[in-house]
Amino acid sequence: MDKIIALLFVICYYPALSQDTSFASTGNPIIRHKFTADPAAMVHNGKVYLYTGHDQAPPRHNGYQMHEWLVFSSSDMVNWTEHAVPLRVKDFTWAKADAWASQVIERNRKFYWYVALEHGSIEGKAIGVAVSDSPTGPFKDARGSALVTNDMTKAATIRWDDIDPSVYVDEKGQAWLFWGNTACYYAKLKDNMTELDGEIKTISLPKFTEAPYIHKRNGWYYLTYAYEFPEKTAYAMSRSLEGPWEYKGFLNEIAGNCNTNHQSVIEFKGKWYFIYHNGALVPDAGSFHRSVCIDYLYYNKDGTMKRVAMTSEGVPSAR
Ligand code: FUB
Repeated sequence: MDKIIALLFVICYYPALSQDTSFASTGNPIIRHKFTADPAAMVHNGKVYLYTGHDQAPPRHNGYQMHEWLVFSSSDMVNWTEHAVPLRVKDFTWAKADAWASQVIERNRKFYWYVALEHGSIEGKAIGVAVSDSPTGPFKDARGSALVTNDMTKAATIRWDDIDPSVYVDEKGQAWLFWGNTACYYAKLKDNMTELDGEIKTISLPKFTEAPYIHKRNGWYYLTYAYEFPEKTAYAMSRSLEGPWEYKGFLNEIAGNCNTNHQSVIEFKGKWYFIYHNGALVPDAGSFHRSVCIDYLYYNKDGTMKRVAMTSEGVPSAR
């Protein structure tokens, strides 16, 4: 009997542990065999790499249970490959829980993955960074310690203000880290991408909740973020990452059946994409069983962004 149970265990878990598996999305949500959250996408060598959290809570459980991050890749935004699990909370020996929102960026042929987790010995959430030679991993802790801890930031008094890292390398090669909950923090990163360089500053944004994300188009920087709670997505624009940022209003409405919205923005094969999550995969999925969706993003002539139209159909194959 023990042998049969062991065999079943191997059959059920083998693909997730060590094999790439492929699927075609049939609309939104794009991933339907597991709950995925907090998307952050990166374009590299003609492919989109989609990094997500993994909502692993039992059905109807209220609260996040997230132990690992996932990576998917695609050449057309419809046909996806899921790669072996590239990073887990347990890969950070100093952390104890909560594989929360994250973002990956390439620098000098290495891939750096900035993640939010619960610190094991310093009260509150923290930001860690993992590194790999490949966009699909395996990734390993790049420091052996947190990059940002709750005792380093004072603009918000809550214990979860050091979450949701977003990273951007500007045209001068300067890397910047943005993060926060209720306070939006930012700081320069050293060239090694694993240390802060100088003071931590804050950006004042109307009803900032969390999920700052930076992208650039035609000389404008866009800082999209989760507004209020339940979250809409709002944004500000600036000619410089150091501001001043001008608030421009809403980009996306509250995502269906879900308190959070967590967005990522990329350009791929000449089109712009808004990637987010909702709670629409199964009835009553809700805020702790989320799923990633993709829709188009459009701009006005003055560079402002049009409100996103969330669809069930999602996006067709990118050519
Ligand atoms: O997934 C956990 C938290 O929920 C993220 O860090 C936030 O952005 C929100 O999506």
